[in-house]
Amino acid sequence: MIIERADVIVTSPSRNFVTLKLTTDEGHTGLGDATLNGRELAVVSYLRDHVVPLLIGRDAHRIEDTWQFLYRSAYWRRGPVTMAAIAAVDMALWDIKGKAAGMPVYQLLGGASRTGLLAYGHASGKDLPELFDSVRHHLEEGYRAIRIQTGVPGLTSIYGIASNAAHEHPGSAAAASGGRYDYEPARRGAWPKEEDWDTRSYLRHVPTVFEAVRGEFGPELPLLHDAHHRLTPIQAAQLGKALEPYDLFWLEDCTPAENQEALRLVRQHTTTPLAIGEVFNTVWDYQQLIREQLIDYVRGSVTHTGGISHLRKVLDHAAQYQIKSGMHGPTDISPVGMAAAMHLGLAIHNFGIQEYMRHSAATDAVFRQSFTWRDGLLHPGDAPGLGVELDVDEAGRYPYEQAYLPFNRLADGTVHDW
Ligand code: GCO
Ligand code: MG
Repeated sequence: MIIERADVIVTSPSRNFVTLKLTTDEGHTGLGDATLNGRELAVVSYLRDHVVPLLIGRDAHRIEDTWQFLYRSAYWRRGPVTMAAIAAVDMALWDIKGKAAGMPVYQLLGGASRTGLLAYGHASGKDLPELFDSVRHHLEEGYRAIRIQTGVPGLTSIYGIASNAAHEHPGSAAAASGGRYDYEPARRGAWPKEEDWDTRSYLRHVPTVFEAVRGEFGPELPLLHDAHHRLTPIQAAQLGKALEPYDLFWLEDCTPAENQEALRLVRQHTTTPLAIGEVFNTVWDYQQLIREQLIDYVRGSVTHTGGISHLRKVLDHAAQYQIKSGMHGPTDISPVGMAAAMHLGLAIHNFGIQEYMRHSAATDAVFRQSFTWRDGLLHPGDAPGLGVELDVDEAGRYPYEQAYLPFNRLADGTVHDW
C-alpha cells in the first residue's frame, strides 16, 4: 500500500489546527495532528517543504521505518516543530493501518486494558464563588476529576482563568460559567497579551483555595493544579508541602523542567504527586525524570511527542518505574490528536488520567469524531483507524488567524515564565 498524496490542511474553527492527510493507492486516508499552538505555520512549512516530498511513494504500512527515517535523516534532532511534524505522519499511518485492517487503532496496540479513560476538566474562577460554580458545572457534565485554577488577589489576569463565552460549546461548563477557562488563540489578537505575576501572592493564596474547595466538595474528588512553569525549585517544594493536607491528584509543571536536577530538590520536601512534560517532545527529555523517579505522571501528548509510536516508548520506559500517563489534552490538541491519545491510553497498562477540554461546536463540525464520554470516562470508539474524519469544505470556511500565547511580567518589568 503506497502513499500517493499528502495534504497539509490549516483551519481555524475557534482556534488554529494543522492536520496532515495522507491518501494511499488503495484509497485509504489517514489523519495526523500537527498543531503547535502559536507557532503553527512553522510545522506547516516543515511538513509541506521538507516531509511531504519524502512520503510520496513510500509503503504506508512501514510506520516504524518511516519514523526512524524522518527522525534520523533530518540529522537535526528533537524540537517541537520536528517532533510535531513526525507525530502527524505517525498518527496518519496508524489511522491508515487501522482502516486497512478494519480495526480501531487501540486493537493494533494490543487491545483494551480498561473499559474507559478517567478524564479531568478545568474548573476556574476569578474568586471562590465563581470557582465553586465552575466545579459544579463540571460535575454536572460528568467529570470525575477536576483541575482547580483561580485568580490571585492583586493580579489582574492569570493563566487558566476564563476569558469569554462566545466560542464555547453550547451547554458546556465553559460556556455556562461565562467563558473559556483557558486561552483560545484565534481571535485573541495578533500580538502576545501581557499578564502580571507575583509568586509570593500566588504561594500565599493557593493553599487557601484548596482548603475551601475540600471544605465545599469533600475529600473524595480528585483535584489537580497547574503551576505552569512559574516557580523556582524551593518555591515548588514549598507549594507541594503546603498542599499535602488537600491530597492533590497532582501538581503540574511546578518548575520549568528543562533543569531536571531541580526536581530532586522538590522531591526531597514533598509527597504531593508531580506531573511534568507537556512541552517536552522526546524520551530523552524525560530521561533523568523517569530514571530517578522524580515525577509521577508523564504529561506528553501524542501530538508533541513524536506520535503514537514514540510516546508509547516513553510510557513503556515510565512503566518500569511505576510512573503513569497523564497526557496533555487542552483544546490546542486537535480532535485527531485527542483520538490518538485515547487509543494509546486505552491500550497501555500504565494509564493514569487524560486531560479533556471540550472543543467548540465549530471545531466539532470540522472534525467528525466517534469517541464517547460517559460517566466521567472517555472511549475512542470502535470505528476502524483513529475514528476521526475531516470535513474539508467545512474546514475551508475558517482561514488561519495569527495568534500568540500570552507572556508574563513581574512588577518591576522583568519577563517571567508564562
Ligand atoms: C494544560 C496546559 C495548557 C497550555 C497550552 C499552551 O495543562 O492544559 O498548561 O493550558 O497552556 O496547551 O498551548
Ligand atoms: Mg499544563
